Amino acid sequence: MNVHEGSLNGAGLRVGIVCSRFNEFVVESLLAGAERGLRRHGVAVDSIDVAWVPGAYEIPLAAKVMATSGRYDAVVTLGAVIRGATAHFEYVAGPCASALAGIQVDTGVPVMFGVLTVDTIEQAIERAGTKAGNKGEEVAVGAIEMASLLQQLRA
Ligand code: INI
Repeated sequence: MNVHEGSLNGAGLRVGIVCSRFNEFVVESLLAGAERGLRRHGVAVDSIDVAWVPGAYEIPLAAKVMATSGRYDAVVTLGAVIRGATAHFEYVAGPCASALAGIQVDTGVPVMFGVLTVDTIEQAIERAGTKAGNKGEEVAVGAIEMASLLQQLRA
């Protein structure tokens, strides 16, 4: 049996990160977690590019441009959509999630979903470096695993 599993060694990988500025206080913490996760697993700091967009609704477009550029082994997306803060939560969170899923399947580049979709600001803070960990760091490490797995599957 040949089992393929991504490693968590990010040496040599190039990673694009898309961050949305809406709820920036939360997203800054997700970004700090993502950078830490990448660097602790060997990704060189100058192999990480960060692009900021206004809100989560704009994330898929920037992620698609990064994913199709040929410059990245994986794309990490970070944002925070908070139900309490908007009457149109579903119109922002749903399209963002489904577009990102489509981009990774269409391009073959892993696109990690680090967009918090929560009911309250407290839940967002819990997931951005407090009691529920840091979703940014979690998805960044996942990006390394996926990039590594795909390299193996394509070899
Ligand atoms: N964008 C977010 O990233 N999070 C939110 O909670 C949010 N709310 O509450 O509306 C939000 N809205 C902006 C949206 O993403 C777009 O930037 C805007 O509609 C312009 O296209």
